Amino acid sequence: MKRVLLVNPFGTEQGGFSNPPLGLLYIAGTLLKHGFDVRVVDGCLVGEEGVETALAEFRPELVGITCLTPGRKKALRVAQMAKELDRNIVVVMGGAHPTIMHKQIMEHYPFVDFVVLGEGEDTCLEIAQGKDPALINGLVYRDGEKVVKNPPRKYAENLDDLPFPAWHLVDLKKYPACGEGMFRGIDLARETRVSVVFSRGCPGHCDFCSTWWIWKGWRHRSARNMADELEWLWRDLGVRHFCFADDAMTVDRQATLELCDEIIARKLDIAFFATTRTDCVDEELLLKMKEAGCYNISFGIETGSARLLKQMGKENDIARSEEAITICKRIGLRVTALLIIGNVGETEETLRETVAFLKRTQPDEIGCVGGLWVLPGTKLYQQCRRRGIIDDDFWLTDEPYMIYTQEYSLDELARMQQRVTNYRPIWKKVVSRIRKLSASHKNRPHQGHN
Ligand code: B12
Repeated sequence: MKRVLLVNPFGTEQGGFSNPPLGLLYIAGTLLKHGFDVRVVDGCLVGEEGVETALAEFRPELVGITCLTPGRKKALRVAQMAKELDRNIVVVMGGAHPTIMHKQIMEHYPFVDFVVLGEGEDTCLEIAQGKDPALINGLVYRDGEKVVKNPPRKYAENLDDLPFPAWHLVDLKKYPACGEGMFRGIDLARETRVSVVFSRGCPGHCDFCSTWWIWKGWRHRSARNMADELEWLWRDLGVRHFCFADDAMTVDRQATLELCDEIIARKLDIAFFATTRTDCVDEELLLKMKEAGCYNISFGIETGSARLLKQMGKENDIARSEEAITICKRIGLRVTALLIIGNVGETEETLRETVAFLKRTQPDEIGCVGGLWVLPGTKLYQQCRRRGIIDDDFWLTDEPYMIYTQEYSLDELARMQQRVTNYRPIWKKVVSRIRKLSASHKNRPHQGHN
């Protein structure tokens, strides 16, 4: 039986998040089903030394590494460590960064044997089974000095056919909790939040995002299949706190309603966080989600400027976003507004529009990653490349990512961000803090924790 070690590298250069590595657990599920001896090691939990120990002790024949752009250097370090330990180990990389920058990785890092493009379950399985690389779709490999990119793989037609992520391979209790307050007796600040996905991809084509490139369209699982996974996690592994890590969970309204009905009918007393688009919700759906355990919904609002929204290719309109947030507030569902501050063409006027939008709608929380990130695989990246702002060699450096700062300095960007995150008058912040505290002490069932 072939030994496979799947590695989540040790966080990003910024320090790193630590959520169970969902993509790797999916790959593990498929490999286990086909009889491989699989381990998953999460560098976010055990650090570089822990990964080194896992390599040395388990002595894998194949090492699979997941990689996003900001953490690519750490991922490459794992690849190098594996080859230095034993040059016969087959080193495979997958995830957003190698899917897009496969050529550069294969040309510059000889210790990587294969890059898997996009959805990885079947491609990784075929590599592990020792199939001739020339016959594996969705694979990039070396033929002598030449880098060969095979035709793309057709993604799973039915996501229900995929084995569940191999949750039992990680110790979920070791992951830090993420949340605040109580919801249905669940202490969100203490219970590990486990990410699951109901769908893959996104119907949108926003210029700052690479999801459309990686996942090509949007597919969802059946409600029953999703609920089976939740029930397994809830019943056997004691998980009660979930995050739907989908880009846009509610694209199929009917399927989302069915999922909520399954959760309610099975009496799963869970709390979940969801992310979606404001044009994919309505009051009936949001009420049903709340009844099923949704305590927070996160919307990609991006900006309060209609001009900027149009420019970034986001089909939402401001009125729709305003309506969606208003409904959430009315029914007591906590809202996070995800924003991008420092867009291409951001001006004093557009910033004012964003602040005005926030003042009107009063989301409970704002999520900004700090400026507009120029990541490969996005239309924004192509545009910046054409303008000479960035080229592919940037990804050979140690810089984790590039922030777009053509029209303002980093200091100005920080000030803009400050203005937006401080949109609430101070007294409102104090009131909201008090409400949060009282909600967490009273432990009221079926209510958001805000
Ligand atoms: C949920 C999510 C998060 C969650 C993670 C939760 C979790 N449990 O993992 C949080 C909020 C923590 C997060 C953080 C960040 N994220 Co994020 N995130 C996502 C999101 C929406 C879904 C990821 C997911 O779980 N997908 C489901 C699983 C099944 O897919 P997957 O992990 O991609 O794995 C599949 C394939 O990629 C492949 N694969 C992956 N790894 C491997 C390894 C091997 C060996 C093989 C063979 C195959 C393979 O096979 C898997 C199964 O098919 C994606 C968008 C998207 N739809 O991909 C963005 C996305 C991955 N994130 C992105 C970014 C930029 C970030 C951050 C850098 C943002 C920030 N400001 O800090 C951080 C970085 C975190 C880190 N550790 O490096 C970008 C990455 C772009 C890039 N070029 O790298 C994406 C694509 C969104 C975008 N804007 O374009 N993220």
